[in-house]
Amino acid sequence: MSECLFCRIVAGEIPADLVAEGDDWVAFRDINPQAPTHVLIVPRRHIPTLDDLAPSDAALMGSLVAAAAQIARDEGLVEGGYRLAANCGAGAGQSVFHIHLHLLGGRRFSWPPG
Ligand code: DGP
Repeated sequence: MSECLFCRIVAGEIPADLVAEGDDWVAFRDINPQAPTHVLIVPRRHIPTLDDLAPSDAALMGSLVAAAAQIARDEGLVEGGYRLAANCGAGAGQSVFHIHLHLLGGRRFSWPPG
């Protein structure tokens, strides 16, 4: 059994509020939402950080971004705007070491982020 939390969610071993899924990715609601809509899009394959990506992962990461954009449309976030974020490393706030995109929407966002 994997010790990675998101691998276990992908495998269905830990419950999550599933939003959508594709061949290579799964999207579910964040357990600690930072906005009215906060969805995580994760690859099914375990990749710890963005720094571990290989050139051959370009299509996979493209599919994650395309999935996020479609979920944003489905969740009605486009008119108000939304944010797509990914933290790389503990210093940037990464706490789960399995690549994920944060899709945040439903409120106003400031820049620069904290
Ligand atoms: P990051 O800090 O960028 O690595 O984001 C990890 C996110 O994962 C954080 O926003 C909280 C979320 N999270 C942590 N544990 C769980 C869990 O068990 N279920 C769900 N749905 N989300 C989780």
